[in-house]
Amino acid sequence: KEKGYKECRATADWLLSNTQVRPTVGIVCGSGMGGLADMLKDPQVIKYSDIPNFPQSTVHGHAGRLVFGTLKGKPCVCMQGRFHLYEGYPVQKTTLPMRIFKLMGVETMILTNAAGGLNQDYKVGDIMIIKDHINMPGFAGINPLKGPNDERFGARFPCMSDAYDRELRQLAHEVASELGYSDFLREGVYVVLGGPSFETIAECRMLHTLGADAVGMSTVHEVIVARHAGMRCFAMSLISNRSVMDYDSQEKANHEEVLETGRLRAEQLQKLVSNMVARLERN
Ligand code: 6GU
Repeated sequence: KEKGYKECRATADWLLSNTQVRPTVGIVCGSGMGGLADMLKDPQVIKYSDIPNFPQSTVHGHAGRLVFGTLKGKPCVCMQGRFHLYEGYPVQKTTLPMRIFKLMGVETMILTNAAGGLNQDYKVGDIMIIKDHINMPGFAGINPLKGPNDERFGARFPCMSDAYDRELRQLAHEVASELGYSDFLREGVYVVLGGPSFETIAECRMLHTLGADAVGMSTVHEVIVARHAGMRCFAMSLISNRSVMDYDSQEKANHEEVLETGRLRAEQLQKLVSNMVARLERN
């Protein structure tokens, strides 16, 4: 039942036979950020439920479809809706699309997510470029690369110290500055948890002490698999709420504010991503 190289190859070929687009850029839309896919010109939409070997998406705010098209002339594929550990998938299943994208010819991944701001300088609506991650499920043995390694995808022990491409982060800073977004642009460390429950106060304090600036439930596993396969990665978090750090606070994290913040920043996120894609050199 587990999907290996053969299934990924078959799915990639099936997709390539169902679209004229030959994507070199892959985009993953975070919760409330599905509008990123609406930027693609001449979109060709394929529902996850129609794609052989593809998992199905279950979360409200995630559409569950691939959108192919061009963005500023560059051929792209966009995931509208991603797969999370908390939906009950084994972690290998949540990252399967990365391998399929690789086999379709994608070289650069751009991933977005909604996250809680652990760094108390961060405000709701800030955009954090991810410069590094802490894979908490990894500490508990949950890693998408666990098990036999297929060398056709990548190496047994892939390096992760360069997971978030330095040039792409630099490009994001340049583009954001040109757009006048510097006031709400940050760069920091993202920590992933399994979810679906949000963090306790003690957990937020611990995560912040460990060096994390934002906390969420996605992206890291996808980046590990994408890096394993040799794709370069850029990721950013939209800060949808400030993590509660003290026992007097009455604030509570909830999914509605995640979607609401997505709406608030949709336009800026779209401009940031599209202007970055416009200036990608390879591709
Ligand atoms: Cl506060 N925590 C987690 N784990 N994920 C989130 C979030 C918080 N806000 C958006 N996504």
